[in-house]
Amino acid sequence: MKMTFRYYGADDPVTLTAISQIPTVRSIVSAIYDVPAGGVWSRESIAALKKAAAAHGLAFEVVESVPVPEDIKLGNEKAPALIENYCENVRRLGEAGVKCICYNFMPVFDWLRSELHRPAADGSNSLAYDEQTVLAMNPAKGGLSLPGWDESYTLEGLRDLLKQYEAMTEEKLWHNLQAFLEAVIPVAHEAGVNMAIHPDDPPWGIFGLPRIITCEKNLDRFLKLVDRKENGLTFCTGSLGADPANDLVKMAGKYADRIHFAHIRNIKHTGERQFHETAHPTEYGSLDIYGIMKALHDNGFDGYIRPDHGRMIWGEDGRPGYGLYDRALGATYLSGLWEAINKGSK
Ligand code: DNO
Repeated sequence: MKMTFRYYGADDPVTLTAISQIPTVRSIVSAIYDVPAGGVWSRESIAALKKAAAAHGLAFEVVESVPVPEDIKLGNEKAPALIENYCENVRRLGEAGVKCICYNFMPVFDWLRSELHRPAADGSNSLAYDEQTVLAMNPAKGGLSLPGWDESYTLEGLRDLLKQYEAMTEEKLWHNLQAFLEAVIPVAHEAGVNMAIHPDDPPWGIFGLPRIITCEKNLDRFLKLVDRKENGLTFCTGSLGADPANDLVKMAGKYADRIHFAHIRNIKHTGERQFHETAHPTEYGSLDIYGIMKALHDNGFDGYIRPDHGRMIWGEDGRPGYGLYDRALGATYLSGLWEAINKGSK
């Protein structure tokens, strides 16, 4: 297990100095943020990020994310050239020593929450999701600013995109994902990079857009699309765990050798398709974080791991889910669990 921490680049209020002071963190998880989805990242930008991390004693071995442009998910005539650009990024990142690339295949929207600062009794606040609130929003009407919404969409652009997705079905999305993987996975193999798809968050279709990386049955299908080690998973407990039908302890064990990256966080279910994010330890949420870590450990998990969204605590006011303090507590909790599980098993 290699502990990592997400870093949003030079603009991130959570600095490399701060990250380097968190016990057990070895590598940053980052990306080149000034190239739009579909573009090729310059070797200079990749090298500069690696150098900045190294200056703080940190590696740069995990990228989150190389975003997949919508045209690839739509499988339209622009897809082949964009897939080639994607492959070029995989090659360049491999050359620079990156070992794992996280990406997702969610149409239009990345992760969704209905509330950014749900207050808790102890004065902290965290992200929350309530399906009714989300469904009452209309993305085509605009005015939305939530963490998963891509702020670069104009209202016109978003309407146009939603229109292009009107005929999209789950089966077509599977088909387009397969075409993407068939091109990218052999390149990843050559480049020494593991690809790690992020589950859909929440793991069900939303606004009429299909989502497919959602449950055990679909993960089985995904891994067989291209049945090679480099075609792997980001095991995000908060995303998959939003659906109580997902047995995360079982899944962690079953997929351990294809999980290249683990995002570990806890959530508390408060109703049907309703939850809020909590502190990482098992006792605060609905997920058995100890059981998940043990299943990973006992099944030989050897990938990267990071604490995931944190609450805002101690007066911090940062990027939703990505402040310093609670994620740092999460990292040390997870490393502590791992040490205890590991020593206890000897
Ligand atoms: C949210 C993140 C996601 C993730 C992407 C991966 O906190 O886990 O935005 O980075 O879905 O492509």
